[in-house]
Amino acid sequence: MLPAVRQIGQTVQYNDILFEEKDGAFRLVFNRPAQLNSLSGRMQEEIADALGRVEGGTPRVLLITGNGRGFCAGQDLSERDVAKGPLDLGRGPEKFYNPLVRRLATLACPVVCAVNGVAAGAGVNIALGCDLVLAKRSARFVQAFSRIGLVPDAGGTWHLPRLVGQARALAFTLMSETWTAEQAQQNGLIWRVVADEDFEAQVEDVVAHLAASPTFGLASAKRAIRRSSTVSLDHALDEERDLQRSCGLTEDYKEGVTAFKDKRSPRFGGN
Ligand code: T3D
Repeated sequence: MLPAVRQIGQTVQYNDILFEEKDGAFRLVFNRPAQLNSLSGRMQEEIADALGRVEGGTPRVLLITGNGRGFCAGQDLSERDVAKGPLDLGRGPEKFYNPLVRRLATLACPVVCAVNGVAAGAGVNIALGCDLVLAKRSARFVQAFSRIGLVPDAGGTWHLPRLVGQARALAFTLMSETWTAEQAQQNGLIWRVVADEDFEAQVEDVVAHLAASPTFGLASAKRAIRRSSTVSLDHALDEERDLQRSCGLTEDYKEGVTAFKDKRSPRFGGN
């Protein structure tokens, strides 16, 4: 049962997440800092609800980050009472993790993940499901699943080898190696590492840049690139043609070319 949600202007009040929108820039902040933002059942319901609000709006960018010293420590293990008998662990992926990863991958705007601290288990893999991942230099990444006898979920087995290659993906997973933010970036797991003291400012710069960008063009590029590893070159070329045709019909394309010719900065409306 989803907790009552109070709408305050552009902010929605939840219990385990913070959520707000300003001028098309949506922010979803995991907010159980004492538990390193591990994902309780209530938090999962709130994230799913908040994503529905993003999808139902006119998003230009979505930022996902965490409050406190952790980004997200994966599933809230305190909710797993293993003494009571076998649990159905297919339920979490079925009800929450899989829909979440699919929704992030198909959201019609860029999804930025700001990894502010330790990311473990599904917390890592949710980050990998986002489009641009920045991490604080002090952040670290650990799959952690093998420490409790589980398989990476939340898209981990799909994203990991594509990002870092099979050899590193297997070592990271089977050995439960902990990677620093630097290692994660060097291995191709994430985009950018930022000094702790500059982190918030750089994240804001990226969000502001994307919120002022031609959203349909970015969403089209995201769609084509995300699908590329599962389609043939022929298919990709056809899709580029179709997407380009659609992009060419947008106001933002007209504005981009006009601004170029006028030698001024474009003012993209996101349509
Ligand atoms: O169940 C299903 O539905 C299947 C789906 C699974 C998806 C998954 O994500 S499975 C993987 C679950 N996550 C983990 O196994 C990670 C567990 N956590 C850790 O290994 C460590 O906490 C970290 C490496 C993330 C951080 O270590 P450290 O030393 O910096 O912090 P800490 O002291 O271990 O944790 C701080 C607090 O957060 C602590 O609480 P306390 O003792 O101060 O009251 C700790 O219990 C709590 N915490 C950390 N991770 C979780 C958690 N509480 C509940 N669930 C957690 N996952």
